[in-house]
Amino acid sequence: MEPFLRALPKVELHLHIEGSLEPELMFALAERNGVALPYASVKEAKAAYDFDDLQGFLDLYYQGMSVLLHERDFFDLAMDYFRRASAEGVVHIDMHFDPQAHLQRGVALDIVMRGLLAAKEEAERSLDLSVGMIMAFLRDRPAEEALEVLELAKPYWQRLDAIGLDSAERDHPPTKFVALFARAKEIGLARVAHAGEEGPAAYISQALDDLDVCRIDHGVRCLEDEALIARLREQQTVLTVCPLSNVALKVVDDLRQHPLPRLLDEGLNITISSDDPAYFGGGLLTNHLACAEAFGWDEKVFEQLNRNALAEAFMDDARRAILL
Ligand code: ES4
Ligand code: ZN
Repeated sequence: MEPFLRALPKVELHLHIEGSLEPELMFALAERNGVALPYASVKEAKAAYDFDDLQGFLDLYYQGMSVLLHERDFFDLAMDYFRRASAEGVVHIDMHFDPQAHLQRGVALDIVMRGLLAAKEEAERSLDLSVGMIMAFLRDRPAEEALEVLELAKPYWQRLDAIGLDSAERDHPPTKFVALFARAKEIGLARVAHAGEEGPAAYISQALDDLDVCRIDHGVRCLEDEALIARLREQQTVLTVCPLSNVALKVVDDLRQHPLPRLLDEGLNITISSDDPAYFGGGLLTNHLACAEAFGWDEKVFEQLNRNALAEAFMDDARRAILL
């Protein structure tokens, strides 16, 4: 199975580029930029990646990105992941990034955008890896701030594929961001949102009804609502499910208990992704291998999951046709 999964052209729809920051690069950038880290070594950092829940992870995720200060840091961050992903057979990545997390630290939007866009261009040129850009907004920050940042990003609207909604889900319902998503729609941007990871199934319905999203990131808790399952099946809304993330953040006890097989049995449009590969135990290939072992899926299942992802990826149709 390993040779097959490695060779399979894979498409990743749910990846936070800041969550691809490996401790090795974190230490290198800390040294380059004179930033102090709360860990004495790479080993100590890895040992700290033992989470009780989403918030426990987010605390370290926001801490880790403190080493990202200059345009070159964002370029190196993204290229480091793109090279690894390409080497394991990934052909397209829709990349979330979190401008507010950088603005809050005094890092200008231009620095983030220039670094990430340069990496996208380099990956498309030298790795034959296409990259979609999802500007994500932090749901645990004020809705007004999100709107301001979207307007600040006006020079880059043309280069964005979508907006997303991430960070701490509980008590931050999609309805909080109705105005933001309406504005993104007006601008002509696609919309995606994390929902039903730690939050209830009702947040998935809200994201569909009130934010008009084309995809749900995670969405595993849809299984708590029969009517919602039927709706997701009828609409064939893509769910970007992240198996190793759900284990690491204790959304499920272990991978064998993961609802992925049930989601597939329900006839839903499922894809798999790595979410934050540096923190959750591996990239897209590792997620594929773990699913093969836990669920005993055959080649056909993995081909289908990647066809599902390819059909919905933020990619031009000429390239989609080539990859089909
Ligand atoms: C995230 Cl796993 C997850 N959930 C919500 N927001 C996030 N940001 C980065 N990773
Ligand atoms: Zn995510």
